[in-house]
Amino acid sequence: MREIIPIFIFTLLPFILQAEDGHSFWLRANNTAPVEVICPKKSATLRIAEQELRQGWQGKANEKITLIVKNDNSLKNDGFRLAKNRIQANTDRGILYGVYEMLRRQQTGQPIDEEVCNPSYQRRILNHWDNLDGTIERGYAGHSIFWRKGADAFVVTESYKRLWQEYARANASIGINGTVLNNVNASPSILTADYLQRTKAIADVLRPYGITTYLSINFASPQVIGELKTADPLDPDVVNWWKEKVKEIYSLIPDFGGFLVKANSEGQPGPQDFGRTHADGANMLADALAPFGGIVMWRAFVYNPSDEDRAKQAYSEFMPLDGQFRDNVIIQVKNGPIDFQPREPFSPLFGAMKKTAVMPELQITQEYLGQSVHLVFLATMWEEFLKSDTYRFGKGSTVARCTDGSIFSQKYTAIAGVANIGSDVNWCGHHFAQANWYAFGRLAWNNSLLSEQIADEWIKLTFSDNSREGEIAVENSIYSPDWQVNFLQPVKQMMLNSREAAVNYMMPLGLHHIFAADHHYGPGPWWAPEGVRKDWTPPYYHQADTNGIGFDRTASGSNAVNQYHEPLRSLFSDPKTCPDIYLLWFHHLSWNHIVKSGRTLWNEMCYRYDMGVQQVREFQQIWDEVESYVDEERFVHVQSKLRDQAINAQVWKDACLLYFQQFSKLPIPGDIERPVNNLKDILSKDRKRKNQ
Ligand code: BDP
Repeated sequence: MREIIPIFIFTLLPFILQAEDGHSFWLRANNTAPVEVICPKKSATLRIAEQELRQGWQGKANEKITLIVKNDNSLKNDGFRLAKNRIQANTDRGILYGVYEMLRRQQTGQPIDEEVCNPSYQRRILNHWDNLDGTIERGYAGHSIFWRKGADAFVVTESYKRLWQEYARANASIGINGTVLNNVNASPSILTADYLQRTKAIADVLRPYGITTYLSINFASPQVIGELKTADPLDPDVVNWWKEKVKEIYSLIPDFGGFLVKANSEGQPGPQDFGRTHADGANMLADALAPFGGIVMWRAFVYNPSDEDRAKQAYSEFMPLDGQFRDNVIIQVKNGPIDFQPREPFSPLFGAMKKTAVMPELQITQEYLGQSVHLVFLATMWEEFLKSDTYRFGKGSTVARCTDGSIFSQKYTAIAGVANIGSDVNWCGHHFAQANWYAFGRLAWNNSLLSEQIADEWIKLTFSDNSREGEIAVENSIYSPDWQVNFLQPVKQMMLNSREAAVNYMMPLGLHHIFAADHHYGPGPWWAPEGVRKDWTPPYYHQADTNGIGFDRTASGSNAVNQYHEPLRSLFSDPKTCPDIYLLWFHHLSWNHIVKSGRTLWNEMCYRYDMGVQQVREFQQIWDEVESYVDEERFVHVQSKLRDQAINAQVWKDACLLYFQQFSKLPIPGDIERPVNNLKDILSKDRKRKNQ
């Protein structure tokens, strides 16, 4: 029963919103009530579960809650059974997740009925692209929270331990149960004694929160740090070196998770350097890890400067190896066939490998989506991806079902997200970027959750309802109608539209990879210096000329479309049936081609770019209108980021339209706002930046 709080309690309270720096993310302390927790089993993880319940209880005062670890066949892995006064699970981790779920429901005003909650994936893993010198590849929120250089590199201070603990708690609260501590472009040094000691120190802090530690490895390690003459995976000395190394790791970290490997990709060493296959390399490591229960996550992000369309290469490379991998190898595949672009169709490898375990890799850090400046909520993108139908096993063979064990029985199921976490006080650089960390965890737990629900939860947990300030705990938290209508709804709408807005002002209609070189932040459709690999230059991807624009991936072009199963192959092949969102991904079309809206392609492009800019202007307006509902610190921070986003969206629009106009030679339609930047100036700024 909900306790009734007299209305005057709210109204007499001073109207103060505490300044917030975002460090407590969605786990902000709230008004809580006393609760009695009964937990017969004892462990470090269960102690945390008990403590979290006591600290965060928002149900009826003095309620009695029982936490029971007991075998139940309807529960899978870390799943739990939730009931009003009881949480039951097969594992201690399961209890911890049940506690966080109960608290989340209390705080967001959702009912707690008897329910079984099982995770979609067994392993829900963050990938940190953290370098051992403390920098982060594609990190936009400060330095690594794990590594640093200098004399103190290996000193484990209390403040580090606190940070790792806060990090572990945040992850556990959203069901993440694993983390890879270092960059996929891995330094061999990670496997030397000092770094392994530090890895152990981190693993010890993460363990009670149910987080398993993994490392990225460099395939040439036996040569670089082991002083062997080769790293050939079939060489007995190499095999032995890895066996010994794995043994050493497990002597320090008995529950170590395994290795993540980027091999023969973008200059990284790999088995092909020795005339061996990806399967030879992965299996050698898998055999070393198997006795300890470890796994290998072998990345399919592999492409070479060959004549073959880059979008086809991962499939061409891995399909012939299907069935050759050990059962503790999982092939980690990026969501799209190219590279974390604002929009890509799903990689055709999903569902295609029938005898090999496959896991999706998503990018939480917004390398190609405005980094920590643009407000872009990625749940909608991931939902679109997970729900994509591969048709491999008839209608409904979605990417989600092809990877979570529903269609294939894989020994291990997993999903990875490239983390956006750094040493910034608010962890992610942009307050709203935390929503992407949150969304990844929630989708990894339940891959059929809707973005709308995730955004709803996150907003309720992250921002306060003024009228509830000082309110004593109630069973189901109440958000005032005023707050819901004037804050929750508009902010949620802004989040849900934000990814499409970014696609519009950056790369509408299936355009992709037209970023400025290196930093991948602003536009650079013109960038193609002599001597640079063609597949690293934007003109390779947009193919604009006086006839038209787009990459022909149909049978008359690269035929990448053939890697998709029917009916997708036919659907994508015909510009009349190809969804507009993928039009220029699969087709090179004339500037006057008529698209579904009835406009010409050129006019549609102008319209989309302009719409993207207008959408960001709307976000600014929405944010300004909710000012009285947000503490000043976060309000000002987000407001200033939105201003930068609006400036940058305008640059994207102007740069792309003015650049492509040189080919289309067509006017920008009269009802569209004129560019405000000159292409010449944008180009000269771009050149200056490169010469810096
Ligand atoms: C690209 C990034 C690069 C990464 C690479 C990868 O630009 O920094 O090393 O992906 O995933 O998107 O290996």
